[in-house]
Amino acid sequence: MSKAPLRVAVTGAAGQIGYALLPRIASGAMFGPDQPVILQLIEIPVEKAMAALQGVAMELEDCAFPLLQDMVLTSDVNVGFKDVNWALLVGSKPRGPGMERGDLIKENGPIFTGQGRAINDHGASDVRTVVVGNPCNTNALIAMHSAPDVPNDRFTAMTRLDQNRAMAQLATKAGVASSDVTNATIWGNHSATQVPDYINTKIGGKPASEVITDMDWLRGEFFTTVQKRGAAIIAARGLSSAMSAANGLVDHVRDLFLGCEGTRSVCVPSDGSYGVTEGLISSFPVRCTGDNGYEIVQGLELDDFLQERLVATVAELAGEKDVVADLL
Ligand code: NAX
Repeated sequence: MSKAPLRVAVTGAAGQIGYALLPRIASGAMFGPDQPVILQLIEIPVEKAMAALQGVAMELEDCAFPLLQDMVLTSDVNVGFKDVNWALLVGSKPRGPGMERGDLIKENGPIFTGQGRAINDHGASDVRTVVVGNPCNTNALIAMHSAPDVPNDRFTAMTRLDQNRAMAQLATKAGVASSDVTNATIWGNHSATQVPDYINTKIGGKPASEVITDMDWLRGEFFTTVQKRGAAIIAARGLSSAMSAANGLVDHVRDLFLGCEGTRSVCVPSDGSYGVTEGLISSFPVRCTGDNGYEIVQGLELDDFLQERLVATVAELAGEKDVVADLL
């Protein structure tokens, strides 16, 4: 007997991440090859955006994906999040010229209040939300606070792209396949203060810092390459990461949904582990237990360099929370 379809909402569905993401969901890469889906695609109520969305939907139709049972196209969040099992919040306003990070946070915050409320009121009883739109940790916090009836642990934000970037950098340096890099860990904020861990990330089962013994590289080039990779992509492509961001989101949801071996980097509400202020949404190494379950991995050690940077990235998250205090 075939499975009941999952309803998956995607905001910003006509954007560049949406374009790379939707065929991956519809082809089974996110929820498995036997899981039908209904896509609920949400865009802003602007003619150009809705026309572009229509075009994306026509292309999806033209792919004749066997798992894609239906599509809903809307600019009304109450329709878009109706009965959804997964809400993927990708859409947000980009940072404009001369805009500070704080301005961006203030500008985008209200989007996530409205979406959080609609998820609360209309989502399925098992609804889960992932935020990609930046600043994703703080936007996830806003959505979580706007959805009081949905358990907090159902809100996550994405550092999987950062994790994948770290894996690729380490694999290249060590001359191994990226599959030899396991438990790749990013701590903190999805921003330039994020902390890529070189101790708990393993290469061939050993701490990366035992395989790559050049600590100057690990604390220097490796660190800054991962932290600033988004800016490097923009400089090279003239556009921000889209294919790799969509891929990160597929990986993020698939591992939570189906479970996986080892650990993954996921931004989740902090329970105070590792001194990260309780209630902030911070990236941690988590173990995905299957059926959407996860737990923050306990008992890992950091060196002084990583510890200092963890404190700094958590301070940045706390500062972002202060900026949106009126929305929480
Ligand atoms: P695009 O500008 O191509 O697309 C965004 C789309 O969202 C547009 O079509 C826009 O109309 C729509 N949108 C804006 N506000 C909306 C709202 N309130 N409801 C529904 N739709 C809305 O951006 P794209 O490259 O797709 O990036 C989307 C977001 O991902 C950005 O905020 C970006 O900063 C963020 N990213 C996050 C990453 C992460 O690792 N967490 C990495 C990639 C990316 O930078």
